[in-house]
Amino acid sequence: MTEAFVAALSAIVGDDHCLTDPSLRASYETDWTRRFRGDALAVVRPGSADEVARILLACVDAGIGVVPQGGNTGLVGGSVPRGGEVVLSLLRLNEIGEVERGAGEVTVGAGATLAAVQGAARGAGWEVGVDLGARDSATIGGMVATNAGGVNVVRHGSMRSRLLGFEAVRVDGTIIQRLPGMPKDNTGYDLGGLLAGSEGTLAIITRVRLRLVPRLRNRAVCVIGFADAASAVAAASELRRRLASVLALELFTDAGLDLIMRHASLAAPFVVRPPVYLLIEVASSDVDPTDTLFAALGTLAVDESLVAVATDSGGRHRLWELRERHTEVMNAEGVPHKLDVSVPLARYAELVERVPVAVAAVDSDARTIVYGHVGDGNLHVNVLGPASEDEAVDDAVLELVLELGGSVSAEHGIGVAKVAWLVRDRGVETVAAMRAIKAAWDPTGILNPGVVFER
Ligand code: FAD
Ligand code: 2HG
Ligand code: ZN
Repeated sequence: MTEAFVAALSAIVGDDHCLTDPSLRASYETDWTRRFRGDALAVVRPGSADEVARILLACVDAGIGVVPQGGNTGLVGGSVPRGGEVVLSLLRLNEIGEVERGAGEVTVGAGATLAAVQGAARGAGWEVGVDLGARDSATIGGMVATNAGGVNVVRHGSMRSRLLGFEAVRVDGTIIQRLPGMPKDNTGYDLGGLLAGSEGTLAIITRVRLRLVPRLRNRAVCVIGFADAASAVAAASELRRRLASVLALELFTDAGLDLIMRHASLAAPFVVRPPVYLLIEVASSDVDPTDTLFAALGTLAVDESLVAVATDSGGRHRLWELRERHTEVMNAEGVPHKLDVSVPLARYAELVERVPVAVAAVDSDARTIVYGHVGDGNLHVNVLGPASEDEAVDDAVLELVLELGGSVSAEHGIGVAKVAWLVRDRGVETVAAMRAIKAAWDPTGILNPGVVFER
């Protein structure tokens, strides 16, 4: 039966795009952090929505699970097999349509990388409006499927806010489409909005229409040091209130900076090493935002020796590296436990202070490093030390987050990493409503089994 099933998949996509050899499958079977992996029955790489439809029909018929995969940069284990599924790689659907200059819109294949779409948008005087460190590999389809956030949510919102239209394939082989999209479109249910954040459990996204944002050519980046998280959060809040030009508001700590300096060979921004750092980027399409940034900084009680500003592109990039390279250096240190959480801003500083204590209470040898998008109340808690399968520290962190009235997943999704926490966070009734949607869209449960919901 397996041989006949694989032969049927090969007949749909061609032998070159149906991978069964373990060495060819390997890179599709392990996630970016190396914490999650599983063997795939096969990896298939369709070249069209029509091929996706035929693959789904074959999998439903055989009762085989399907794991959709874009750039495989997801951090919650949702993009790799648990064991025995077909990995459906969307990377070949990478066409980028012409950017409509007047409307500031573009339709792209699900497999187009963020960096490629950013390049096309910029060439036409626009920006995607969503940016994240995995831009060279993360795909637009994967970003919609996870409702990716990133560093510009404070200004432009997350991926769902940029979504104007979509094409998706359902498990019954039908292709549903709303392209081209329109900014105002209240004709029935917002199915694109539903697919955003569905993590491959409802349908396969094959094309996306994006609403672009104006290109912001005038920029400045500033890193400020603080004595504690509470003062950094208060400053972030004040800067956001005063400056319409805020594009990013990020936080990191000296423990993370230490790893950056060691693994990425970068220099600290100041001679003195304060415990907490705030990075702010301001940007404008028409005026230089630097003067208003300085004026706003003047109203804060910040120590001038703990302020670094860059307006040229090289200097801005160097300051950004101090924040953006955290994910990479965590991986260089080990296999991290990643807890991507958010709390109401009023509890953010408390979370930063209490989370290492909560981790130490269950594992005194574990190292806790935090960083995140403070402008969105989103903190990335990375814990190094405990074995991958030991979830005691994960539980301790998520318990604290719920106590503080937060969310167990801010921007990365539930994946397989947090399935046990969905009901705790959202409640039985809400999860039942979600399961009703899942049952209607995927009655036999072949789409990403074990992701979002406990089996
Ligand atoms: P994958 O990892 O391949 O898949 C992610 C999920 O989407 C899986 O559940 C998969 O089954 C599903 N999926 C993928 N494609 C489709 C499709 N076409 N149709 C249906 N389902 C699909 N995330 C943020 O939100 N903000 C950040 O700032 C951020 N920074 C990152 C920095 C680094 C260095 C890394 C490694 C990751 C970062 N991430 C961030 C996480 C990751 O990049 C995002 O989750 C991204 O959206 C995943 O895109 P992908 O194409 O790699 O998807
Ligand atoms: C980031 O903001 C990403 O850098 C990755 O969302 C977070 O490494 C992480 O935990
Ligand atoms: Zn993030």
